This record gives sequence, C-alpha cells and structure tokens, in this order.
Amino acid sequence: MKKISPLQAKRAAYQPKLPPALTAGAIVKAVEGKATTAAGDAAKIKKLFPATYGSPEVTFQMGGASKCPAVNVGVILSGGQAPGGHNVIAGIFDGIKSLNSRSKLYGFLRGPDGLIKNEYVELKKDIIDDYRNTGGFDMIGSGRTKLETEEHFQATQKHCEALNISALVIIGGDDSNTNACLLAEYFKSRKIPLQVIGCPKTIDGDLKNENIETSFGFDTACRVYSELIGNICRDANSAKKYWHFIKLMGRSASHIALECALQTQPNITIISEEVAEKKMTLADIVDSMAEAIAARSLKGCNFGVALIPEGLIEFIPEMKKLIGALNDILAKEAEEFKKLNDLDDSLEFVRVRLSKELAKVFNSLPGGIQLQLCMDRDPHGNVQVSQIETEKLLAEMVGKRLKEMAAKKQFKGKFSSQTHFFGYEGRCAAPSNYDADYCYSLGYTAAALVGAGYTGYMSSVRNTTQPSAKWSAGGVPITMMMNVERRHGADKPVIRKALCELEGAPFKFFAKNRAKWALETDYVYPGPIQYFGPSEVCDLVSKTLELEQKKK
Ligand code: FBP
Repeated sequence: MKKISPLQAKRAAYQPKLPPALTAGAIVKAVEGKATTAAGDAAKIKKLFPATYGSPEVTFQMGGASKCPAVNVGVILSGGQAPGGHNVIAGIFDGIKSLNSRSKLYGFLRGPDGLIKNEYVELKKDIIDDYRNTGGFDMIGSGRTKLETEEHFQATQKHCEALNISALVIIGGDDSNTNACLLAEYFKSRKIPLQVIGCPKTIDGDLKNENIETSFGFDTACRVYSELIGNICRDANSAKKYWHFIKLMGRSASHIALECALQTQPNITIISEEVAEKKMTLADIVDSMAEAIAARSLKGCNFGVALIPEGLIEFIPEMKKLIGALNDILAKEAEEFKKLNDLDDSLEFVRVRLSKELAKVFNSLPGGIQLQLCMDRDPHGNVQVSQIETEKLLAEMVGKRLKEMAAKKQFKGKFSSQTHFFGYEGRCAAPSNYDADYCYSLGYTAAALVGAGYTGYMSSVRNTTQPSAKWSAGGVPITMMMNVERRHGADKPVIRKALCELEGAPFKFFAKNRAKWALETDYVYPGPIQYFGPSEVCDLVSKTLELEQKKK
C-alpha cells in the first residue's frame, strides 16, 4: 500500500463545505438573470460567439427536477498546478453521482493532450477517495496544450462520443477557460450535444470579476509563500546582515505579491500595476529601492526584505514595448529563429529586427536577461516570466546604485543581498480549508450546471468571506468575461485578466501602510497553514478577498 503522511490520512476524512443550494445534491432549480454582454469589444465577441454570447447568469436554489438521467462527464486539468484541483474533481464526482448514481466521470490525462490523444482513466470512488483534500494535480496530470484548432475540436468530439460523454469540465486559468468557451461555441453552433463548463483555477489570482470572487489555489499558495517570507523576515531580523530580494510567482498580475505583503508586512513590495501606471523605468525602480534601503540604513538597519512580482518586467513600459516587439518577431519568424544554434546569432537576429529605440533598451540589459527574454513562449504565446531572474537583476542593479550613492556620501551603510524565488513551492500544497471548501463547491456547482443543461459557463461560488451557509452557487457565461487582445502577433478573443486595481481596497490598504513598513521592522509571521484547531486560525480567507468584500 502507498505510504501516506499522518496529516494526509487525517485530512482525507475532511468533509468540505457546500453552499446551501447544493447540500441536498446537484439537482437544483436554476434561476436565470438578465442577458449578458462582454467585458470589452462586445460587437466582436458577439460575432465570434454567436451561439453562446449573451446567455444569462444563473443562480442555483435548492429543488428542481426530482430525477436526472445518468451523465458521463469528462474532466481535464489545464495549465499550472493550483492547490485544490483534486477537490474540484471530487466535487464533480460527488455532484454527478447525486444527479444519478449511474453517472460516470472520466479524467483525461495530462490536460488537453489526453483529450486530443484519447488517453483517459475512469475516475471511480477509490481513486477519488485517495485524493480528497490533497494538493497537486497528479490524479490525472495537467498540461499547457492549447485546445484551439478544428482538428482538436473534432478529436474532442470523437473521443467524447466514444465514451458517451455529454459534458466536459475544463479546470484552468484565463487562457484555458477561453478555450473552453471556443469549444462550447463550436459544439453548440453545430448542435453537437456536448456541454462545456469551466472552473476558475490559478494561483495567480487574476481570473476574477464581479461573479468570480477568486481563482482557486490563490489562497493556499499565498499562505505557503507568506509562511516562507515570514521565516525569512525573522531570519533577516535575527542576523541583521542581509537584504532579501524575493521574487514571487504570478505571471502577470501582482495579486500574489500584494497578498503576501498584506500578510507579512515586508519593507519593500513592488506592485507591477503601479509601475505601469506611473510609467516607471527600470532605473526609477532601482532608485526607489536604493533610497528605501539607504533610509533604513540611517536607522541602523542594514537588512530587510523586498518582494518582487514575477510579472514586473512586462509592466515596465519600455520593457513591455520590447517584449511586445520580441513576441511579434518570434511569432512571425519562429522557424528561422529556431534554426539558429549560436546564442550570439540568436541575439543578433532579434536585435537587428528591433527599432532603434527598442534595440537601445535591449542592449542596456545584461546578456543573461536578453537571452531569457528570447526563450520559447508558452503555447499561449506568453513570455515565461518565471524563468526571468528579475530578483537577481534588481539585487545587482540596486547594489551598483548604492555604491554610486556611497561614493557621493549619500549611503553610509552596508548592503549585502540574498535572492529567492518562491513559486513552485506553493502550487501543490495541501489546500487550506478555504480552498478545500471552495474547490469542492466549484466542482459540485459544475456538476449542477451539467445537470441543468448549460454550456459555455464558468462555475461560480460566491459570498465566500461569509460562513458556507451563506455561500451562493451558479454559473457565469464565459463570453461575459471576454475582450479582444493581441496575442502571438494576432488579435484574439480572451478572458480579460484581472490586474491589481490601484483604486481597490487591498492596494489602498497597502499604500497607506507601506512607508511605515519600509522604515520600521514591522514584520508579521503567519506560520504554516493550519488544518485542525480553532476556527480563527483554520478558516481564514485571504486579506485580498477580505478587503475587497468589505467595501461592498
Ligand atoms: P496558470 O496561469 O496556468 O495557473 O499558471 C500560473 C503559473 O504558476 C504562473 O504563476 C507561472 O508564471 C507559470 O504558471 C509557470 O509555468 P510553468 O508551470 O509552465 O513553469
């Protein structure tokens, strides 16, 4: 028998909470709201999604039909790991069994690839039970293949028909849910009886809007990082000799960095969205960090902690333009670029294709960063920011700047840095109670959407800062979250990414306190996630969600 940890054994027995509408099962009464539009470019989205555009929002109430036929459902995990994915699958399983005990769940392996290649496993009770309340995506695996071509859609249809699958649940981030919507549109417009439902996953926290309070995994991942940051804060304050530069995952938006800052109160936190808003250059960021370090040094503190969001580089206006141009070059001339074997030739290839202004920015970067910017894009055309070592870039540039300041007698302290990157450490942690409950409810809600016959919807569970007895469940048409953006050198319909709002309550709270946190040693040490014990330590919600919901 596979050995499991004592915590895992106890945790397996945890029964996640559900919104009241679902406590008697997934056969529910669906209350429809008004017809919806899109987040932007409504006319274009309507044209691209004639069959699914404009569907109403749906809220569930207990009740509805007394019987439901058995359904076969397929599920895939798509994109980066996020704590709670197994609970979404457990929720779908329990939900469809509550619709009809003869319902079956099939898990396609390694994400969209499994669907295209027809590699799957039937998820029976014993498998599901082994994975309840565990972290990771290892039950069926995940992948980043983009489900977007006609061949992919046809293969999906063929493989689902062979298993008598009438609904697919795609658990993924903004890009994967965009693809879920394309798939739903494809089937609905051709009258193919295959429903598609999305579930909002990503530790990045950038898949949220009026109806999707948060993406799952954000809560747990931020708690893991905050525990580690708290430990580093304590180490910094004990040894009093290092400045720690910590890069935090979050491909684009700075939600993770902001949440961790709210939980731990480090000395410096850079928020990419603010950098973009203030049109700061790399030099501006370096100057502001060096000044903060010099000010702290005057108080005798030659140590501190700085948080750097992973996506920063793309928010520095000059860098954003550069990356945009590189994306276009690498998309249009991918084949020629791939043929180059020599690193210098690769750099020269892009350099000569850049405008004079952008070539200057490119040349100002250390060689290592230039190469990292030219590395393979992910299948969605995104720069793989987790591989760009901004924490090292900034530590090096800040050190240089402090030396210049020292020469002018503007800095008399000492500066020694350590760099860290926290990302993968948090993505497969055992879900916090919040994520365990939220994920199970999202999965169960997806089953209810399947039972009620909807397609092109994202599962939505709301009011989650309240006890579960006040949670609501329903569905949001995915087209409602879409706009048109430039990707891979072309205009594409995509779900609008939710960036940190500088007018939002979480950022405002941070902005109000950051000067004090910068100068003083005001660290908070959250410690590890607690699964057992008093509710005030086990049943927490993220500071971000707490502040966002408070204002409502
Ligand atoms: P998703 O958007 O797919 O949830 O992934 C998020 C993320 O964890 C980012 O924070 C990070 O930049 C990226 O995945 C890393 O990707 P990979 O796992 O392919 O290295």
